[in-house]
Amino acid sequence: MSLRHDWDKNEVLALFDLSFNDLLFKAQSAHREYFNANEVQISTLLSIKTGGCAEDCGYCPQSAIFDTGVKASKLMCTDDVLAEAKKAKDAGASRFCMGAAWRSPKDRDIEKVAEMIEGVKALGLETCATLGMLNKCQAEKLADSGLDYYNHNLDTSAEFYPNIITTRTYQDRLDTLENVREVGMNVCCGGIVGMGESVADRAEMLRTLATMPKHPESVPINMLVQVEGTKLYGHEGVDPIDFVRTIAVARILMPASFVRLSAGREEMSESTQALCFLAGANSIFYGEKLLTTANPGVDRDKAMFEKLGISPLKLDIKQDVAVAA
Ligand code: SAM
Ligand code: DTB
Ligand code: SF4
Repeated sequence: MSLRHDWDKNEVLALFDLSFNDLLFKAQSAHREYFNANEVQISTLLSIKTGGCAEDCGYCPQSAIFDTGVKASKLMCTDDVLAEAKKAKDAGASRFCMGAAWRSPKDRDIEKVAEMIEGVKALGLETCATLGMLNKCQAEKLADSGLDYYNHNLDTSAEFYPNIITTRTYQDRLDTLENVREVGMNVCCGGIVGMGESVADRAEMLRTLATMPKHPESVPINMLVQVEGTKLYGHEGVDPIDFVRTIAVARILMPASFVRLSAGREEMSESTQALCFLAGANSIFYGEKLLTTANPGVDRDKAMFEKLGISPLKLDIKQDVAVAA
């Protein structure tokens, strides 16, 4: 199956409408064309600058607008970040992702983060950062310091987006993604399921990603983690089967990309996670914390991998992500 960039709305909706077994068969078949179906890439997240963010993202415990109990802190120092990266590597992660609660970084922040990136790379880990909006010059500096991936999510469809965030536009997000692409970095871009969006919104978000000139190499699909105090707290959760369908459609539309079963695993049964892997998810966040919320601990994930016969993707035998054209 060759990579397509011309998916139309009805085709994507038709995938969501398939019988579950047909959808999963199609997704698993697509997955096996590009990947070893029993290998999962593992990334560890660290919040290098927590809370106090000026944006109003309705899902986020780090927005200063919501009273969520998350304490704002300053940017961590490089030595502390490197100590966490070393721990992540020893626990088996192949990629270390640094997240900051910024609308966009200041130029002096970029210099500090660049130093962290150099240090993490020197430990033999892949690097990823998620720091908010970037201009081209900032993206260039991060790329020069050795940043392998930049995470910046669309979160949802362009139409549903204003219900969730008003302090920056959908176009701002697309611009940042373009800046990251232009300097040659790998793109990590996905969204959140369970914010009250329709199936058509999920389809449209995935269609937007899959019709980019180059598919994002990494596509995180988050299940909303409901945090008390945020605007979206108390929403009716998404049905696990509908979540699995979203993973499967992402896999079919972007067969050569890593699809990450991202936030929300702490609230998910092992069976739902197994269905996500069957639907083509092949990446997870590993470690007991995401940015501010809980994630299953390493021991639980190791036991799950063992039960499912899954092994962590090793960097040296990794498939070349450059196949995602
Ligand atoms: N401040 C930067 C930004 O917004 O781009 C980087 C960090 S931000 C926390 C990264 C992503 O985490 C968001 O775009 C969103 O998709 C995801 N996220 C944040 N809070 C979440 C939650 N409660 N549940 C699921 N995903 C969440
Ligand atoms: C992504 O798509 N999900 C991660 C990562 N990219 C940065 C973040 C999830 C955050 C969940 C809420 C929290 O722990 O604060
Ligand atoms: Fe700030 Fe990012 Fe949270 Fe939005 S998602 S409030 S930009 S930390």
